[in-house]
Order: sequence, then C-alpha cells, then structure tokens
Amino acid sequence: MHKESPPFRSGYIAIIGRPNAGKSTILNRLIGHRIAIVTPKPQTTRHRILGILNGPDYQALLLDTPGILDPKYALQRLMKEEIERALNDADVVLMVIDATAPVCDDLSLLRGRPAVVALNKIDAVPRQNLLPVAQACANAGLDKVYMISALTGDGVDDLKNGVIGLLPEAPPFYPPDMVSERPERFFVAELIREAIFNRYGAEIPYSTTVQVEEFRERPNRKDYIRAVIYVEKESQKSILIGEGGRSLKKVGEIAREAIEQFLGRPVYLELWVKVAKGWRQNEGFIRQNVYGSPLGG
Ligand SMILES: Nc1nc2c(ncn2[C@@H]2O[C@H](COP(=O)(O)OP(=O)(O)OP(=O)(O)O)[C@@H](O)[C@H]2O)c(=O)[nH]1
Ligand SMILES: [Mg+2]
Repeated sequence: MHKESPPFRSGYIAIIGRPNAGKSTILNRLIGHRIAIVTPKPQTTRHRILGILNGPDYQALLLDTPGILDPKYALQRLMKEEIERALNDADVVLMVIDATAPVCDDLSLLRGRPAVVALNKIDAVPRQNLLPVAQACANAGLDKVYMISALTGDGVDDLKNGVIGLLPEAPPFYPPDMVSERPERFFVAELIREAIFNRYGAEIPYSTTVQVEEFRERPNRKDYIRAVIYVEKESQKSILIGEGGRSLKKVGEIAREAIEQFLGRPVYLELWVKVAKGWRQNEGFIRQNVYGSPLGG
C-alpha cells in the first residue's frame, strides 16, 4: 500500500526554566554542537540563542534563554526581556526543571501553548525522588514529562521526538546547513565569558561582559581577535588581571583553546580589561554593548 510521506514540520521551541536547570546543556545536546556556554554557576546565559536542528522532515528552531528570576538590576531586566521574546516566538515551550532542586511554579508562562517538561539531571537523584515531581507537573496540567539527563544523553531522543511532534506543519525557515544565526564574534565573546565564569568566584563573573572589538583574518597567519572584558570597578579589574597578569593570561589560554575548537582553526587572542562603572545598572550601556552591538542583538 502506498504510504504518504509525513508532513514537514518547522517552528520555534523556547527552552525555558530556572537558572542552572540545564537549558544550555540541553540545547547543545539536541543539536549536537557546543554553541551555548555551560557553567556550574546560575545566570550564565544572557541572550536568546538559536540552535537549528535539521532532520529529513523537520527543522526545529530551538531558543535557549536566560534563567527565570525576579530582576534586581537592569541587566536582569533585559535578560527577562530575552525570555519574553523567545516565548513570543515560540510554537512549543520546553520547560526544564532541575530534578535535584525542583520548582514547578512557572507554569503561567506557558500561556496555554503546546508544552513539554524536561525533568533534567536524573543521573544525579535517586529514581524514587523523581515520581513526586512528575506527579506535581501532571497535577499542574503538564502531562508530557520527559525524564532526562542532558549530561549523559539519557532520555534525550524521546524528548526530541516529543517536541518535534508538536511543531506545526510548515516549510523550513533556514537553509539546511545552518546551525545558528549569530556571527562568529558572538560565540567568541561567549567562550571568553565561559572561561571567566569557570575561573573566578561569585563576584567577577556577574560583573563582567565581553565585547569582541576586532576579529581579523590575516593571510598566512592566525586570525587576530581583540576582546575587551568590562568590569564594574577598579578592584575587580585587579582581581581579573591578577598578580603580574597571571590570572588574565590563564583565562586567555583557556578561552583561546575553546575558541580554536569552536572555529576549527588557530587564533591569536588579545584580552584587555576596562572598567565601565556600574554597567549592570546602566541600560544604555547594556543595550549597546551586551545586546545591541554588531555581535547581533
Ligand atoms: N548531573 C547533571 N548535571 C547537569 C545536567 N545538565 C546540566 N548539568 C549541569 O548543570 C550546570 C548548569 O547547566 P547549564 O546548561 O549551564 O544550565 P542553564 O539552565 O543553561 O543555566 P543558566 O544559563 O545559568 O540559566 C552545569 O554545571 C551543567 O554541567 C545533567 O543532566 N546532569
Ligand atoms: Mg544557560
């Protein structure tokens, strides 16, 4: 008997959840590339980051987002706007809940849209702890709960099929060879931020933003990248640079390796540290240097 080919599905899937729930890890796992930075610290992601997942009969446009929280300063307010923009675009919402610290009360954000829950980090909790959380989600009207580990990949294929099945029938939006839409310099700045998040304690990472000021290909030589790390005060600048510049040098080495792996070619990375007094409270600065720059807002 003749079987009709399945319809082509395409649309936006917003990945939302509390800080540190594993949203970026899930994005990377789903698309099979490391495009969103991941660190053990909450509030790592500041932008809406698109990852494009192409299949024979679908194109899933996955949007990683910052963690949901009550904004306390301008940067967090603009992070919240990024979540709202992703939700406005979303055909499907993928709500990520950290099984090691479950919170199930962000459901109003789903606004009646097709949604699934990923109960993540199941590798890190005993099985019997998972059922009450799944039950709480079910009681709240969310019946599609996938128990996954983004770290090991456990359950991720089921989740992938589940969300793709909810996408509307539509033709693809992007060419099939595209993985993301932001320029290389965006990812370069993010990888520098990742190195900073991983190397320093609580204060420095949150007081830092990175901007790539120059990215130049040179004939017969490594690409030249010059980036500025902005901090909020002089004291942070001293900590970041460290004695004799040793801390900054280490950050540069780690970031350069990550950038080379991402780009697949060697680069020369130059880092500068500048003070932009209290920039996290300065909406104009943030719009220009964190979201609205040529890095792609
Ligand atoms: N054990 C375990 N750890 C995980 C899993 N998924 C993510 N993590 C870890 O959780 C931490 C946070 O992961 P991220 O992917 O950065 O979390 P996020 O939700 O994007 O965080 P924000 O961007 O800060 O909102 C990292 O240390 C990850 O390695 C998992 O399935 N199991
Ligand atoms: Mg993240």
